[in-house]
Amino acid sequence: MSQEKPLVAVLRGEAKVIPPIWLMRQAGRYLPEYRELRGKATSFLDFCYTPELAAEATLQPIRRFDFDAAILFSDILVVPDAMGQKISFEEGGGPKLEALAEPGDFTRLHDFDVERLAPVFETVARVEAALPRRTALIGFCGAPWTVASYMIAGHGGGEQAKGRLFAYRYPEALEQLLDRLVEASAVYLQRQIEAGADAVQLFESWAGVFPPSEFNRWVAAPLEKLVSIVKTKHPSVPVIVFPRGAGTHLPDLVSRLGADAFGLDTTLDPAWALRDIGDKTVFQGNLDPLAVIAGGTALDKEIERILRAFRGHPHIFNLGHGVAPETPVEHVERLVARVRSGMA
Ligand code: 1CP
Repeated sequence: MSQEKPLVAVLRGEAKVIPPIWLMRQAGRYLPEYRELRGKATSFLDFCYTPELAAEATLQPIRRFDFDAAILFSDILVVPDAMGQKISFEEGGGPKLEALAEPGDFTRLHDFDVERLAPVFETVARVEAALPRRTALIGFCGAPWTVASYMIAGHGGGEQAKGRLFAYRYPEALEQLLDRLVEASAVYLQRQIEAGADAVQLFESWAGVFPPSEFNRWVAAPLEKLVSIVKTKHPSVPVIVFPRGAGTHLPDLVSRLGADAFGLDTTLDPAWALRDIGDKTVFQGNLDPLAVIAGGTALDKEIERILRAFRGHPHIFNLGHGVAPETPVEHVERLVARVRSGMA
């Protein structure tokens, strides 16, 4: 047991006095060394597909902050890329995809070509070999609905209205696309695990956009299928699900998915989660990324509130969403030091 990486021990249900910590989007533009490295590749996808660069981007935040986990440097949109959808990333901004506006546009996709993602698996292997023994490596993919919503709209934002409208107009077509994404994502995660990932996280960043009548069909059911395939193939590899905005659906989602841990977004009260979902459930989160930008006593107060709320329960310290590019590096240093001081 003592040989186990702290993050993995907590994912198996152990409560630690000092929780393991990592941050969503811990690699990225708030780090000067990332901005410098990013300049070495022309496009963001080239950057993700160059193992030397992607491995270095994955390791940068570990060197600086000694987080308990590294998260593979890649993007959720490499899966549509490996299905033949044209994708580009605007300078410093979000993704642009050739939108699948109508079911007829699906003919532009081909079968998921996992070999296109071979460089990603090589990145996993390189990072695994380079990490300190106690540091876990997290692989990831986007959850089916979140990825589908980008494929349909061609971009993110606006509460994924284009994808939701598509769901009302063409439910059978959306179901087909989600099934393809479940299959592709399962293979993709399986290959990351085989290359050395200790755990995997599914990012359902847009779990919170449907009326209750639609949530099960488009969010819960595809997630359930995906978790079940991964768990069948790799029962001992922990699966973390981050369903941002799931709100009142969360208790039901937790009991249904059979995942090992759940990421809480910033809006959720830890006390509510422990009471209404379960005090043995492993939770990850959920500091407001804006409190990290603010720093000072506002940051300290929020860190302390979260540490106190989860004390005695299996908890992984993280943010409620990704690190923002304008975050001062010293505030992240302060955050890590305070969590590790065990002061709360
Ligand atoms: O450090 C890490 O977290 C590892 C790398 C990582 C991860 C886990 C990146 C690198 N992207 C992601 C996941 C991701 N990508 C999500 C899920 C998490 C979330 O909600 O933030 C989503 C929705 C995307 C799609 C995407 N890719 C966006 C968001 C667009 C929107 O709708 O607002 C953006 C800006 C990207 C590009 C991207 N991906 C990653 C980085 C560092 C960047 C910025 C590119 C740059 O360097 O300029």
